[in-house]
Amino acid sequence: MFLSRTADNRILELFRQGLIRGTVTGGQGNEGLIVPLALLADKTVDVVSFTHRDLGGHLIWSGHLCDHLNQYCANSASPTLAREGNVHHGDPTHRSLPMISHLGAMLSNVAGLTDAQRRSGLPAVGYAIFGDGGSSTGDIHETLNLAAVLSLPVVFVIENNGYAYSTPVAEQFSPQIELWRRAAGYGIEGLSIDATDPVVAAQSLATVLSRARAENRPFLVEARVSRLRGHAAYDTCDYLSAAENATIQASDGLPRFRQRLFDSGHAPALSVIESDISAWLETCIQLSLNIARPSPASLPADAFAPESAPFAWQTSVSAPDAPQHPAPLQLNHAQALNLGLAKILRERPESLLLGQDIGTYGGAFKVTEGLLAAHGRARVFNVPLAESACTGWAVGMALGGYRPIEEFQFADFATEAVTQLTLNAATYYFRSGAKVPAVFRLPCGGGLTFGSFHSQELEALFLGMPGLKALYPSTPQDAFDALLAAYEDDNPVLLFEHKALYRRTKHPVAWNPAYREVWQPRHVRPGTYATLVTYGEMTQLANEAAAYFETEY
Ligand SMILES: Cc1ncc(C[n+]2csc(CCOP(=O)(O)OP(=O)(O)O)c2C)c(N)n1
Ligand SMILES: [Mg+2]
Repeated sequence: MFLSRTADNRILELFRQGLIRGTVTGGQGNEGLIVPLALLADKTVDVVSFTHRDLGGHLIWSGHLCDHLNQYCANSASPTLAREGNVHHGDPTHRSLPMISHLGAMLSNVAGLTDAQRRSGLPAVGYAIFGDGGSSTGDIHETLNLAAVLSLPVVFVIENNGYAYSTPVAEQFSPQIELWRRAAGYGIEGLSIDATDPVVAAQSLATVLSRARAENRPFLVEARVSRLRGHAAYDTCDYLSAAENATIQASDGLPRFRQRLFDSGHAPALSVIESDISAWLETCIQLSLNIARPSPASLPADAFAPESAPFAWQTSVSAPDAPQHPAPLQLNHAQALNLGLAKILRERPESLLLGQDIGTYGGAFKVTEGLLAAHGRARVFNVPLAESACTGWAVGMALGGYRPIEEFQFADFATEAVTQLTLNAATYYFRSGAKVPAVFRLPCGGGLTFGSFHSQELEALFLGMPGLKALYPSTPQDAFDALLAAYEDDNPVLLFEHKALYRRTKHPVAWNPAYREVWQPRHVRPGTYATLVTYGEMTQLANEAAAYFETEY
């Protein structure tokens, strides 16, 4: 706690001296919570995403003090290669997920990676941490509900420091209810702890952590902490009265804890430890300040994870023991996708399918029909109407070695998951080197009398954001190939599926060794007078138009 406090204070000084850029959000007053929590965690299996107040947690979870200082100094040795602001870093290799700016977004990633750890047979617990302000986001509610439905051992920890930037809790949520009591609304247990006393915090957390680990279910903990230095370096706190500020400063648990150690005869040890830590911190600061800024040369290439080797697919579309079909199969678009999903589930144990109504019902467009019966509920399952948390959960699973395929009921519901798709999944590799291999299936396109909803073509919206790939097949064979190509890609891939194509006509579908060619444009028909460049359903229409003109003129 002393190291965390001293480091936060020094970081603030370095910022004021112009040696650290951007801003800094200190954790002074948060140590009594985050240090015991990080000490109690089983860092060989557990999962966490620290917040902007949690330097103390980072210092304990993994890495050298210099790694963390390098991040603040934005030098070439920083964990994010200086691509992310101050404390927006983590250590995905050790299951510490780097926070994104958007509060609430990381919780579902923690839930997903915790689930992945559990599915891999590891006794993991996840720590999903957020503030009193973050408690108002929709993601918090979606993820608490999802964790309760899936019975995931995630400890949700609210760092209640009384303020979100300048906004006091009375303007954040109803004073009629304490935050921890919301647990009842999700059918989980909640409790409140006074984390200005690290001993009380450690004792309460120890019980909660071991119960979550043993009972395999979520808990909600509201921890009262202090925010001693305002929101960030530039915050003058002029919205606080002198009396309020005095109360906040008096709530600092660290001097009280130190006094307890002092009174119980540890004074000599304290002074040695404190001077050792201070000297070590200064040495590390000098090292970090002297490391050069990184070269920007690798920025564009690192927007995407590199191309991966193809999977060793069986060279057939169906299972070897399936009844012999006339070759090649004649399938519509939806059937080709169903065949592709069945092949993936059969041949790739790390695959799983999630989406609304995709289980027994087979999906709104029946694309997943029969897959639950064949592969079981652990791998093909319905999810609540919570696109953001479910997408974030899929991201966490992808970080944990699984390859989720998520069906959105209609493409426009992906707007509910824009943060997860465009700012989180799409940027993971760029900012942390962690790959997010996941496929997001988007039934879209008009022609079915819908207006503002369900017909939108959202590829322009999504592809304006770096880090996302997309495929928009126009034939059943393309759809089958696209699914395989998207699946084995190490980046998040959007798969657009035009609804009007699902059942329009049947075409031959066979194993195509060149399935990766769907990433490239295809020359559909030669001609002399006009060039049409298009994709998806419009390819069919363009082809029909070209055929018409060919015979008409
Ligand atoms: C979704 C979202 N909206 C706005 C912000 C801008 N913002 C950054 S920190 C912050 C206050 C957060 O308060 P709280 O959750 O209580 O955490 P604290 O800073 O008090 O630890 C705000 C509004 C954000 N990061 N995310
Ligand atoms: Mg707060």
